[in-house]
Amino acid sequence: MGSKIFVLNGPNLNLLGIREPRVYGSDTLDDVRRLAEERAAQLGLEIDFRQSNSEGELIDWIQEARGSAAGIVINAGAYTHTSVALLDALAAVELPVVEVHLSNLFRRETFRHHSYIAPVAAGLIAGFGARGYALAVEAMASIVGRAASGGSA
Ligand code: CA2
Repeated sequence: MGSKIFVLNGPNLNLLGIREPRVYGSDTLDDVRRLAEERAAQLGLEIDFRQSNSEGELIDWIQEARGSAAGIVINAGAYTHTSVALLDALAAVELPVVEVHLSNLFRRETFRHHSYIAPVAAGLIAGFGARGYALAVEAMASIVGRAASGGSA
């Protein structure tokens, strides 16, 4: 079994594919999970994919990741732009973090241009829709020392 990666999703992402397909695409969160899991399996990683509308639950999961995961891929949804508490949790857990967003934040309202969590992320992937999660898993694979070319190293 490979290293485990937490893929955490914040508020309203459970609505994916159901509302606002013009902004976020027509893939559901289940489709996103499958994409991430497929790429992870190719890279010898295991995914623990979760979504919560609650900031506190996301913080609990970040804390849980310490000791049970090799890294965290996170789409914090709107908490990206508001939450010092998520920033503190991610900084405290001392695991590699890859930030992912479905939409290109920088083509949207200016309040979406700032991310509280970006300073503790190794990098940020935004604007590629559901495929961004596969790219984020790939980035995490290279960070945790797995080959990112597709083999099960
Ligand atoms: O582009 C992203 O992935 C975002 O993290 C999505 C957040 C938004 O607040 C961020 O600025 C960018 C919103 C997630 C809400 O998703 C919905 C999906 C369908 C219908 C309504 C909301």
